[in-house]
Amino acid sequence: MYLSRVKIYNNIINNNKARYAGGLSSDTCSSEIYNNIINSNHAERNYGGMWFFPEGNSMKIINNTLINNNKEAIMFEAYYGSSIIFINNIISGENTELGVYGAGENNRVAILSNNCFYGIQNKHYYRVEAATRIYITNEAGLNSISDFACGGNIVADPQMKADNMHLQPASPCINAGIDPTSYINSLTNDFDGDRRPIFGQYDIGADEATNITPKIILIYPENDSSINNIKPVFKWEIPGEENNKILHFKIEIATDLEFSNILYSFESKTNSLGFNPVPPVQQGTGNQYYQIFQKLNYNTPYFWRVSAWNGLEYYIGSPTWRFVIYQP
Ligand SMILES: [Ca+2]
Ligand SMILES: [Ca+2]
Repeated sequence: MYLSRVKIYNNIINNNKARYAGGLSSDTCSSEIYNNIINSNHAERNYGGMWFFPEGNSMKIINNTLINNNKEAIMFEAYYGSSIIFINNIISGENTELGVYGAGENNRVAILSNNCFYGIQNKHYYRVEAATRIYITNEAGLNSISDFACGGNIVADPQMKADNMHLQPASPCINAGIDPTSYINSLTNDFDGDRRPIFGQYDIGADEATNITPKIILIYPENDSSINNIKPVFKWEIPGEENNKILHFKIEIATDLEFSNILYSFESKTNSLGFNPVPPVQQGTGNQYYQIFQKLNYNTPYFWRVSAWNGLEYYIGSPTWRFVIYQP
């Protein structure tokens, strides 16, 4: 595909072949390229995934997934004062020889931040033409040519589902992206229409995950346990997933595993009675207790779960645990 002066978003560009730039290229224009799946493309000569040459304009490559493109996954040429923003992208796959390859005039700055690199041949995640002295930097202004931890870039298996498009629930790319709204204001959804961000933070790649591994650790009543108190004090760990967040909690008690019959739902946001300490609580600060005041029944299986409210939405629920109260 050859395009100029456009936004390129929400595309699936897989299994194409070209002499140069197997997936996508753009030339002499400002472009915003976001939410694209660009997988398994093939270049005979160079740049299996993408090649772009903005020639004095700005290139914004944000939240794309590039897997198993051959040769260089991405090539950028930053001449004539071009600006390069390259954030929240996945670049992986054993067919890829080099992740990001940059060239340009002296002292050009390219921002590479919060990208996920994995499985690339010989760990050649990115390379910059030595003669052109491009500085790769990140939001903190650090030169991160040799340090991937810099700027939130990660080297980790992105844990894609079998379609190589969506993230598995435990993917390290979930909630590991930066907020791109200072660069691009149209990233309010992912490639399949899910709202961005979900669970309070942007994901890396074209997919925003809607199901993620539960992160609230339940403590009491233990799973599959029998207890002898019809008004138990529930207990769970206050999660430490997000920076400097204060949290409210919702505890739900149901008679079935699917929570189609919820008996009780208590939200500290609307009524903090029974919650100890009284929310909102600082993330990652010990245990939260909830004293139920209603009497539960003997010999009835109960199912319970907890969600946390981070000021924006409920996120990162707990698993579901089951208990029974036996009659002494
Ligand atoms: Ca997210
Ligand atoms: Ca999604």
